[in-house]
Amino acid sequence: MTDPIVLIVMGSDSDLPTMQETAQILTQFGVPFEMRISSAHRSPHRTGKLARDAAGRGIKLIIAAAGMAAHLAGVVAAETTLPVIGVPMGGGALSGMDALYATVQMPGGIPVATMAIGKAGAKNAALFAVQILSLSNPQLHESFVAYRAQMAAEVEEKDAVLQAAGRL
Ligand code: RP5
Repeated sequence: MTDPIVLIVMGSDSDLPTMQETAQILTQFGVPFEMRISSAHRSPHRTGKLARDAAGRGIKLIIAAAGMAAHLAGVVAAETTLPVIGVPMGGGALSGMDALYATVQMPGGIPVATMAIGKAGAKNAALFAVQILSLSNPQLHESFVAYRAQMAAEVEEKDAVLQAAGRL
């Protein structure tokens, strides 16, 4: 089995259905990853260790997903020099706005690249990871360019269907 180069950490197993989006895209691009559950608040010491040990075992970047007062990505970023991508989870009383602000509003000095709330953010976290890894991996870059071209082709196809239906 190939060693993981991306670590996905989430605050709870309740985040897993959303973070499957990330896993699916990384799998599609053939990027080896590891998924862990660790909480900034409920298991702070374990979370710190996970972040501190990551670089030493070959992880290149970390994707951290949490909801509510989502301090996970920030805490992880504070404990590593690896780039950290944050994904705020939706749901809860504030529909993910709490998690968005908690993840994105980092103090100067400790950045977290924050994605959109929920599934779109989970998907984009994987794509952003692929873009970063592509900088030193020409084959991965080629796959990413092909992915973009496929997306554009799909939009054209949808428009062609719309035109054929005579709706415009
Ligand atoms: C956060 O609190 C987790 O990331 C999750 O999004 C949220 C709720 O967790 P559970 O109560 O569902 O375990 O720490």
